[in-house]
Amino acid sequence: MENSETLLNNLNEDDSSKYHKLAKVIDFELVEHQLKLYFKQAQIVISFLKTDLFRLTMTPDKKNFNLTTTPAIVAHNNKYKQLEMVVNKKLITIKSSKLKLVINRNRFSLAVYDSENNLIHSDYKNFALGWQQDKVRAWKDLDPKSRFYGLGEKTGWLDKKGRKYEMWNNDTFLPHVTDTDPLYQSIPFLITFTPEHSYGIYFDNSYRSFFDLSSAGQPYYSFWAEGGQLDYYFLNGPDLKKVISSYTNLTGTMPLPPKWALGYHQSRYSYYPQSKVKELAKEFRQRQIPCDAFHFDIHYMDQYKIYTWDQERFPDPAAMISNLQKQGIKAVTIIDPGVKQEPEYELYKTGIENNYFCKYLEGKVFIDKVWPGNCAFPDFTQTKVRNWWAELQKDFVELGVKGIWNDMNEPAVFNQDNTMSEQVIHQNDGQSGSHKKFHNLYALLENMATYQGLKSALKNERPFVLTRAGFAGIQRSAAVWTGDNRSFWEHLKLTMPMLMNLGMSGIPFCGSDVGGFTGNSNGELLTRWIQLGTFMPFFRNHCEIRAINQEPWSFGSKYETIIKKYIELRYQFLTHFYNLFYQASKTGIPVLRPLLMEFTTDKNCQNLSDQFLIGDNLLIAPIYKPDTEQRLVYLPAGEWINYWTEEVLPGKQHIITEAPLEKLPIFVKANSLLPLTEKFNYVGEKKLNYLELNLYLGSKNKQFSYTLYDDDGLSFDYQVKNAYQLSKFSCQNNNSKLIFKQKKIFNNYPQEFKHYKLIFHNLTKSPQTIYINGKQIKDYSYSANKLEVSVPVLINKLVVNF
Ligand code: NBV
Repeated sequence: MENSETLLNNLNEDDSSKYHKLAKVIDFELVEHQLKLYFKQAQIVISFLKTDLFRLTMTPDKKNFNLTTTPAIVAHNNKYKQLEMVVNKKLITIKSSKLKLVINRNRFSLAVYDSENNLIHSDYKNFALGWQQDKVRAWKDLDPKSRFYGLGEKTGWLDKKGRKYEMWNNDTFLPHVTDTDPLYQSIPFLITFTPEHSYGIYFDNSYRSFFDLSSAGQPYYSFWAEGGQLDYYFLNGPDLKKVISSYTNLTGTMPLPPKWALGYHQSRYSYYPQSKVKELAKEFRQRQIPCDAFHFDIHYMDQYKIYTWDQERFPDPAAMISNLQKQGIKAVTIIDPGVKQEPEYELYKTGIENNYFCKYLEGKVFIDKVWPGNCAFPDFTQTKVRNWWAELQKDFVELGVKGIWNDMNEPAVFNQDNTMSEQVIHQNDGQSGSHKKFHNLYALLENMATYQGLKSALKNERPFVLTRAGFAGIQRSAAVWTGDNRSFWEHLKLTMPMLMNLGMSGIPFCGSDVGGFTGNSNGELLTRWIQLGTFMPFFRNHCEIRAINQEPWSFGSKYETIIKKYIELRYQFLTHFYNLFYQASKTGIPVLRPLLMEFTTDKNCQNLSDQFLIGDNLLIAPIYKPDTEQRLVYLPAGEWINYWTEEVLPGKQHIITEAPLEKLPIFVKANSLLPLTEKFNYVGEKKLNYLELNLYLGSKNKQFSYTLYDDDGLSFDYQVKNAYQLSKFSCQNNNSKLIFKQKKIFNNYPQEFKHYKLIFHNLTKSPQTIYINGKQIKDYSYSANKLEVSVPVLINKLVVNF
């Protein structure tokens, strides 16, 4: 009784009962890949794009029905036409080879079954789909066993259940506590997971929207938007990886970044003047701490005017950048969207003359304050504005700039709304709409322009773009960092579930400000954050204007030594990272993953928020508390090898592992391979002599393999000239014989390495004879269960007899 009363109160509180619900289906027709359903006022079209992917579009007023999409979607022209339809008095059933949709005709509701007739998704019958004035909303049954992932950049645990989330890009400077919401990104993509069946719902609506994942214990979950149509895509699994790759197929995958962008980035708000930047580079190189990029924050500009340089602080940016470049350091410059309102300022003049800025309905340019004072804001919904913006990259590229960092692009404005007025109208190439509709798309469109502009200006080099705000599909143009965190241990911890969910939301290239942005960091915190950063896809140390220095050496040699070791380790892992980035660019499967992605049936992994995997075989368990020298680690099924001690540990257990300050707990899955290189100071510093292929054997013999991708790491030749290579290494081991093989799958790029160093870990017997390509060799070393053999890169086969 009490329960149902509480429930009723909650329902009233969340307004559900005030919605108009869909009633009887008055008419319907199946046309090619689309089932069209007509109601008294409303209309629904269910379009099958693929056998396991459909789009449902509901419009309260059928006169306004349309099938346009937001710019998040790139693959919308697919049509799956082999649908079967069965109709009776009560139900309309349509079937593809993978899904069966059952629709209640008398009072609309939808149920989705898999090909084995298991119910996998259903509308919450009391409401199903509905609308209230401009709001459109869906209610779905909640399977108590299910977990929720995705939703992009959200605070909280890995599993998103039990909270309500808002999608409205917001510059959130106040500390990001457990329930701070919304932040900078809006990715309305939700994964519903059960070990048996996962599916995704991508809500393609750019208005302010909400996801209530049973925040008050309701038996349903629900999502709604403050305008537009109820337009969502149902992406069937059944497995989690399938859902993610389907989503990135729909919204695009991350393009392969230049290899240097995977290195270490150094930033602060702000490094100036020019002489200081020079000093900084000298420090890095003298101390031999690897670094690939410096970020230039707003003080490089003349009075915060974008695409200008402060002549006093930076009298010769081209010379400075070229000097950095010679030392292997690439320049990344910050850009804000606000254009200073100053009649003589070229950018402002051009914007005004050409109608490039956002305006109110009556034609007045929207002006409000950001760093430069009063600013106008480019209307990125117009193609001509994006082209103009793209062109602007040219001058900076000519100066030597290799990457653009798009900040304040929610857009952040210093007023009560924290953003542009909702009264502003965006032109959108003739399909105009208010800021309510385009707010969440502002950064996506800006980044698309930046990426295109950089791509054409850099000729054949791959651009690097970093963004704070974004919408679904942002991965096509930019890497994402999680904005203004603080130098709090809590924020180090928060990084893990955030990055795991960003990865599951199609954004593999992401990271948080290492060391913390606001407030003062300290040696221990920075060291632990660097350890985590070593395994974050995007690895940048950044802090705010008032914070004390947090460069790797800022807290004394005790910390510097450890920090250096970890940044070096990042570079030793770079070949592996690049490989995982390549895979992510093809399949959408993230580089940094929750354990549950590989161990889907293990309950212990479903909300495991403080450990993660890199690829499928490297388990990272960061330390996120001060004065901590041990931590609990969960090892899932299989065997795990402690990276530092080589101790072999059986899986499916919790262990306490030693983690003194110099140690980040890392475990490698047995029966897997890890390619590592020697250390180096920046990408392209030198030809790497050899590649270490670390083969971690398990006590149970198993065959395993690893496919390594390689190209020049910089140009588009891998696309236009197929200049890359793919080598498959495989290993088979039984008690008396071990066979390692290499197969060149694609060989159109010269191998950088002269030889491979094969390192077999965890051997139980000493080798008797070793053959390379049929010829016996004597030159190898064996000790402490480890066998090392140097082999030519053209090796086909190595046999070890015991
Ligand atoms: O440009 C200054 C900062 C930048 O350092 C930071 O990374 C951004 O998130 N920016 C925000 C604007 C002002 C922050 C107080």
